[in-house]
Amino acid sequence: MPNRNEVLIVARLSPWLMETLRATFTVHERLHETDPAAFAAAAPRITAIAANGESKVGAALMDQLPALRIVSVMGVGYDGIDVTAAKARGVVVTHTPGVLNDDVADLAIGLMIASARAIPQSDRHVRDGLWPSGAMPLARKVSGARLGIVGMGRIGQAIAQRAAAFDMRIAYTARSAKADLPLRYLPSAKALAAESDFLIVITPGGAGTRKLIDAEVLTALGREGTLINVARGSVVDETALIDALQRGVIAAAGLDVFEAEPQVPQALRDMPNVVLTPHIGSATAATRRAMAELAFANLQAIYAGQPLPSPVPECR
Ligand code: 8YV
Repeated sequence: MPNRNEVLIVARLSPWLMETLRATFTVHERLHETDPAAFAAAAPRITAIAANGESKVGAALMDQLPALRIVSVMGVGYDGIDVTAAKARGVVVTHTPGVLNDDVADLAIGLMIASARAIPQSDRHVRDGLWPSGAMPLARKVSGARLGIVGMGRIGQAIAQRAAAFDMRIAYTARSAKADLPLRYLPSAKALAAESDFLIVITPGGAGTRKLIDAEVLTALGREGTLINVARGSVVDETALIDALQRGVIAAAGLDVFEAEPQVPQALRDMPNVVLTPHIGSATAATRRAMAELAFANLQAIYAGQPLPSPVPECR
């Protein structure tokens, strides 16, 4: 058998991608964690890392892989990858933008409506046999309400497009105003929150956005306000959020991502005014397949010496 390219898999990837990687390359599945001696022996031959959006790939790992050429992330977010360290070593980082916009935007709208209309709570009301003894409390109206979007990249725009169909009054904040968008821009998350009934967070994670949604922003969102987070847990100060929900500083939250996921604080799990999902923004069969194909295409391209389909912006 000819020498096959060797790939370190650092995450639990989709079955299709795992099978395709195993069929195409010599793969080392989490070897750096499970068998350091075997990893040290294989390390000089490893030329690629296959990761997902939650993976952490730092300089220390890359230092052990002198032949590393690429980190292929199956996910649009790559805040766990030290891109500066990668670039310094001549390693390119790729991700899977575009193909998951619809799904993440769909989930953001779904969480917004589920939170406002108390859909999970209503479901429990019926299941628990409580209907005969009383109606659910009246909910909050979504159509026509004010929506603030934190982050106006591809997914933010897909959310805005959907919200427009609900006649929502949409504004956003981002690093800078997008001249080509007919939406109102506000210079900070706090200013945006002050003018929003619903605040949807869809900005990249990482140092630049850490705890961007803090106690001040939540206070500005106010007693009738709802926070939706489909970005990264790191973008929201979770302790401040729990406090704000407990004290009625904001009304409700819909959360798909958490600071220490898959661990979710008991305080959030106990709160009746919170809708929780386990980081399922891109988790449909069709989208995960498209992401896997793109992640694989990036690996194939580097070994074929062809242009990479989707390097991260810093590596273009
Ligand atoms: C995934 C994500 O959880 O794309 C991202 O940034 O957070 C997700 O879609 C994941 O990386 C899927 O592999």
